[in-house]
Amino acid sequence: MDDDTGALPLKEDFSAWYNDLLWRAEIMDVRYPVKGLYVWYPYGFAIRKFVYQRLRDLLDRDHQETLFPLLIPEQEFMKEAEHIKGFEDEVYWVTHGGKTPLDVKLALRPTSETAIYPMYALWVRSHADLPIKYYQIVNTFRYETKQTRPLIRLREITSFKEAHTVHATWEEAGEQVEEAIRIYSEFYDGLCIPTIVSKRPDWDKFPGADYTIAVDTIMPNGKTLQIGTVHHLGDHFSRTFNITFEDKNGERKFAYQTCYGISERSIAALISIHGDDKGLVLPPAVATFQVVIVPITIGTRHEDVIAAAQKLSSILSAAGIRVKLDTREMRPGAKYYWWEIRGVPLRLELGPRDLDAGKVMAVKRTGGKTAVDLATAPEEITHMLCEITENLRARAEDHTRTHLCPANSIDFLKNTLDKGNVAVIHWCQDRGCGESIEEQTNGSILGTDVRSPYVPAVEGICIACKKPGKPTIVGRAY
Ligand code: A5A
Repeated sequence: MDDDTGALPLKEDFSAWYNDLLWRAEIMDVRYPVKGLYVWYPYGFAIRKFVYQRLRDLLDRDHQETLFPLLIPEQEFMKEAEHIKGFEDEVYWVTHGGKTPLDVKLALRPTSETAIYPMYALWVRSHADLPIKYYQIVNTFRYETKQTRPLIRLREITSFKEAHTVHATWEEAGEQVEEAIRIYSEFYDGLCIPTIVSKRPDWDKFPGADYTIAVDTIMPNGKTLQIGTVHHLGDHFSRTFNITFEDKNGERKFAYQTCYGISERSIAALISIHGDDKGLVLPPAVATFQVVIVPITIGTRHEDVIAAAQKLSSILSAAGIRVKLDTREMRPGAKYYWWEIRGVPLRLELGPRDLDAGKVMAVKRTGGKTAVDLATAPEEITHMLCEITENLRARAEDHTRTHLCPANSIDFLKNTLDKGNVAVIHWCQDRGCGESIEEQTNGSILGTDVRSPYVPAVEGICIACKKPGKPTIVGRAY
């Protein structure tokens, strides 16, 4: 992987393509000497900044950002029985301060319920304090035993956005779950990433939740990636951590809670879904540079061209476009290649002949070349950036639509999954049938109560037992 002379593998060889692209496009360096921990290059980190700013903007409408400690005392961590069962094999423990064994072992947060809720118990007093809607964006640690992969399955999740809300009733918490799904849908729509929202089967819900709604997307190889989850926690944690409030009649009541999370898997999906054989393709909304200007200064007109390129760059910046003027001493072709791999949505080529004609050549990363009038460049380029966004959205939706296939028998389901598709089946929701379906097809039941324009909400018969069943998504999951 140190050899940057070869070519990027084709995207159809997805895993090789993904790993190679991460360093070629300078997103992550995987050479850090601890398994499951990776390093952000500045270029990748800038993409992260734009993606997470969008998430912040959506949440800041009615949530508040906060920050809790990384270390959780053992006794707090061990309080909620289901939660411990779910996480105990994945927790890293801090046991020493220097050479001195600690009196109380400290967990590195795998998620922050047990850090946050003891404080909520102190903060929530009366119904007037509710609802509480706080979030934080932090690193969390999970000793994952499945194969680790950059941005997808990490042992240090560097970009864990977790929201934790408190409500007066179970129903209000239920409404917050719906609101969180709307926020996540809007977030992913802004990244042109199609999503399938469904309710996870009971055995796959978050440890300590009443139910879990998950957001999945279909990756280029047909595997599904869970890119967000929303959990209704009922009053399980409030009873454990004693989060109570006085209602309007002066009665003490346990509160109801939700939590929901997104990680840098959102960026893994962004890269994987939009990228192509030439490299990254970034939606303009989150592109580090939306436009790159490459001056073509062969011959005597060097100064003229550079001056015109600088002027164009300032005009575009003033119009709010993130623009990079590339004046490095390199062949134009090498620069094209450089910025293509890094996914810049629009390239402007400006040479002496273009200048004389009062034009600049605009080349879309998604395909297509147009000569643009220098006089009206900001408007035309803004319009082209919108077209690129729409191209990406249409392409990604098409991929999802063509990879979601109905399957009405176990054999057909297995065949559908083997071909790299995701299936819509009917399932009676009995655990035995679910396990039998999973075992026979090597797939995972992702969920029921599916919300996707591509999945009709019609009842059918369970493909395992032939009793009435609900539409259910089955995939091979990351
Ligand atoms: N407290 C709640 C929000 C929680 O922890 N939920 S969760 O366990 O489902 O994680 C939230 C999201 O983080 C998941 O939907 C998944 O997209 C992402 N995630 C979980 N484990 C991850 C890992 N090891 N590496 C990268 N992302 C991960």
